[in-house]
Amino acid sequence: MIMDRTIVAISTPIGEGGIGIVRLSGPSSFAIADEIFSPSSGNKPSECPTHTIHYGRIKDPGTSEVLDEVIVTLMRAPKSYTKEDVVEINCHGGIQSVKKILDLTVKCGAKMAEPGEFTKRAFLNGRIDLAQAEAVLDVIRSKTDGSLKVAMAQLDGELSRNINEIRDQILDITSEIEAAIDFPEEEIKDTERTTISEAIDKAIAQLHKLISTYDEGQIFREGVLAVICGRPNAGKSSLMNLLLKRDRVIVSAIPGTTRDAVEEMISLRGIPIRLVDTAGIIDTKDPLEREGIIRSKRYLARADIVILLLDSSVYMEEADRDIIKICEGKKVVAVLNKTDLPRKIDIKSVWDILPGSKLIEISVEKRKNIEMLEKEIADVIWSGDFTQGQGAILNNARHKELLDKALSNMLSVKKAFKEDQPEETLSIDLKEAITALGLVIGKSISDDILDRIFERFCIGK
Ligand SMILES: Nc1nc2c(ncn2[C@@H]2O[C@H](COP(=O)(O)OP(=O)(O)OP(=O)(O)O)[C@@H](O)[C@H]2O)c(=O)[nH]1
Ligand SMILES: [Mg+2]
Repeated sequence: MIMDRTIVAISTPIGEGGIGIVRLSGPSSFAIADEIFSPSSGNKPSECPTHTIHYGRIKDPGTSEVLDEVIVTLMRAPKSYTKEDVVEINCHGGIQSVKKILDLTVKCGAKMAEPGEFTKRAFLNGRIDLAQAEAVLDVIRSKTDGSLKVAMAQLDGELSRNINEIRDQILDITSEIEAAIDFPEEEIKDTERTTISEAIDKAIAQLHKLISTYDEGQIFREGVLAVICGRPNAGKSSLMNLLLKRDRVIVSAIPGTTRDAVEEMISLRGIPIRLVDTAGIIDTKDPLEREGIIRSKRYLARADIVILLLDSSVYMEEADRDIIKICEGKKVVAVLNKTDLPRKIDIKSVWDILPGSKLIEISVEKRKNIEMLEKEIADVIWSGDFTQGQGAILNNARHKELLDKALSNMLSVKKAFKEDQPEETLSIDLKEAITALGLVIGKSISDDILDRIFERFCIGK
C-alpha cells in the first residue's frame, strides 16, 4: 500500500544539538529534494543511486537564499524505514535551521507528519506488524537495559512469532472442525477427537504461558515501586542518595529531616526502579511531620517492594515494630544500617518479628555491602515465576486484553468440545480467538484503533 502524500517531520528533539534531522517519506521525497538541495557534486538526488549520502546546501528555490549546509541521505523504496522513498536531511542542530528546512519542504508540497506516522506507514506498508510497531515506542521510552532488551525482542518479532504460532494452531483446529460441519455425515473419529482435544489444550497452555509474562512485562515497562522506610534517622535519605549516586535529598543527624516523599528513577541490574525516600515513621505531634508520615504510609500501601531500614546503633523500639507490621504482606528487604557503629540492636528480637527474613547488614557511611543489597533487591523482585527478560514477554495492556479474550474463547471451545456441543458453537469461539490474536499483530484492525495507538508516538518517528 503506497500512500499518496509525502510526509515530513523534524525527527530529532527540538533544541540545540550537534545535528538536526528533517525526514521526508513518500512518493515526492526525491522530487522535493531535487528542488531544494544543491549538491556539491551537481548530481540531482533523483538521479543518484539509493542508499547514498550527499553533501551540499539547502536553498530556497524562490529566493535562492541558502538555509544551511547539509548532508542528505537517500533511501529508495522499498528498502527504507517506511518502505517508501525516504530522504533524510542532516542539518545543523538548533531550532532555526531545522524549522526553516521543514517549512521549505512544506512549501514544496510535503505534509507535516502526524505523531508516529512514519512507523504507521512502516506497518501499513507491511514492513513490520502492529506489535512490532508498538515496540518502537517502547524502545524509545526504555528506561533501563532490561526494558530495552524486552522492547528490542518485540521489535525483532519475538512476540509476533509466538502469536502467529498460536493463531496457526487455532486455524488448524478450526479447519478440522469446519470439515466436520461441511460433511456432517462423517462423524469425527475417536483418534481425530483426541488430536483436536490435544491441540486445544496446547493452545490454551501457550496462551496461559504468554499471559503469565505480563507482570514481568510491567516491571520492564513501568518500573518497580520500591519504598525505603524506617524510623527517623535510620539513614533512609543517605541510602537514597547512595543508590541514586547523587546528592538528591537532605541528610542530617536531626530526626525528622525528610518531610515529603521523594521519588526518583534508577536502574538496578537492568531493572527500572522507582525509588522512594519517605519520612521516618514515628508517633509525633508535629503537624508537618505527621503529614509526611501520612504520605509515607500511602506510598507503603502502593509499594511493590519495601526496603525496611533498621538502625543497628540504637535499641529496637515500638516504632520499628509498628513499621514492620505495616509492611506485612509486602515483599520486604530487611536492612540493618550503620553497622560501622557499635551494635545496640538485639538481632534476636528482629528475627522474632521478621521470621525467616534475610537481614542485609550495611553501612551507608562506609559504603559497605551495597552491592549485596542491590543483589538482594533484584532477587526479591525476581522471586516467583519470572524469566528475567528471556523469551517473548507481554508488556502492553492492549495485547494482554486481546490474549485474555482469546484464552476465554479457547476455554469455551474446550468445554463445548468435551460436551459434544454442535460444531457451529465451537466455530464461533474459535473465530473470535483467531480475530483477537490477529488484532495483536494488526490483522483487520480498524482505523480508529490504529489512530489511538499511533497518537502516543512522537512526531517524526
Ligand atoms: N555512622 C553512620 N551514620 C550514618 C549511616 N547512614 C546514615 N548515617 C547518618 O545518620 C543520620 C541520619 O541520616 P538520614 O539519611 O538523614 O536518615 P533518615 O532515615 O532519612 O532520617 P529522617 O529523614 O529523619 O527520617 C545522618 O547524620 C547520616 O549521616 C551509616 O551507615 N553509618
Ligand atoms: Mg530522610
